[in-house]
Amino acid sequence: MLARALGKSEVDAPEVAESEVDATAEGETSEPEPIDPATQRCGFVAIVGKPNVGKSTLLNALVGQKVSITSRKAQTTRHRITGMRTLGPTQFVFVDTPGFQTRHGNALNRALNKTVLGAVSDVDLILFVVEAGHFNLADAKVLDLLPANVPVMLVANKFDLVHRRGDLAPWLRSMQERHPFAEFVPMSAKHPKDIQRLFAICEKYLPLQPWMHDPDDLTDRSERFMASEMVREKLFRLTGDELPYTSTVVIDKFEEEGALKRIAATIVVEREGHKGMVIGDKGEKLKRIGTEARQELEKLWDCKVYLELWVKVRSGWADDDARVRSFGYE
Ligand SMILES: Nc1nc2c(ncn2[C@@H]2O[C@H](COP(=O)(O)OP(=O)(O)OP(=O)(O)O)[C@@H](O)[C@H]2O)c(=O)[nH]1
Ligand SMILES: [Mg+2]
Repeated sequence: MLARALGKSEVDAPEVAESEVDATAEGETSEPEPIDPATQRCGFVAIVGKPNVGKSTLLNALVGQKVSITSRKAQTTRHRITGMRTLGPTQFVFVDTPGFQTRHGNALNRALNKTVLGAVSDVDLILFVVEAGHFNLADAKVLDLLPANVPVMLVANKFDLVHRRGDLAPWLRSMQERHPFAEFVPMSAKHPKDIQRLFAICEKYLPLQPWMHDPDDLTDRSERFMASEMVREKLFRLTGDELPYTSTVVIDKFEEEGALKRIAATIVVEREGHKGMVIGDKGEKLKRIGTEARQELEKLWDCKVYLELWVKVRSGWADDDARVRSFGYE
């Protein structure tokens, strides 16, 4: 399990001051007092919404480090990703989910939607993320899936993009009629102050019970998984919209030699023509994907990484249930 490394730089998640929940006296340098298990809170908070509303950006900001990849393209997240944050007596276990797919009913999308459904049952709180001021059929379909017995908070994200803020009040009132939301939070996942406020609002929904994780734990996902995701993020970010979302990354080798990690990965695409887009002119695109992924993994793990990338065509994989499963999708 990937743990929090003190003093190491975060990727692109804003730092959150450990105030509000854990107020320590100014100038205090000694070890924090251990928290009595009888006063501990711990619970699950699922983050759901249609594709591209900023769920993973929000998870990373809440965890304080990048554990889930993000991009401006929809369908970036394809797995249930748990990220933890312990503040004062409270341990928040956040669950990021894929954007709920309403367009194509292929095997990959069915697997993604199954992941979303699995993640919303059995949590203490659901953060239903939408873009502030917007609500369409794709948002409505996600809202319809949510269990009636779990409190749902409306997170109106990307508030920084709302120019006429006065228009938000009637929109929020219209949202009140759509669901008995427990809270309404207009915010921006990119603003650390909003993230702090969100912790304070979420805390009361978590039950009094002992922590389930070490306070330094970051995510339940393995280093191998993080490596494949980082390559997929660079693939998504560095290729144009013409490369369909039906590309994936498989780790072929993950070996540790002292302070060096040797990783070999294959980018799987659907068509021969897509292969050229990933490789680029004289291999320059593939090289850049590899360099950026390697640099970010080296920063995350604080070690040297040797990353080798291959590209392979597997036509129709996203329509093939068995192949989708073999590529690691639930
Ligand atoms: N302006 C602005 N952009 C944001 C904010 N939050 C996220 N974004 C951007 O929105 C895009 C999508 O963010 P993601 O976090 O990948 O969205 P997602 O909901 O996880 O997307 P999927 O995993 O595909 O469902 C990225 O380009 C983010 O930088 C915000 O508060 N303000
Ligand atoms: Mg995501």
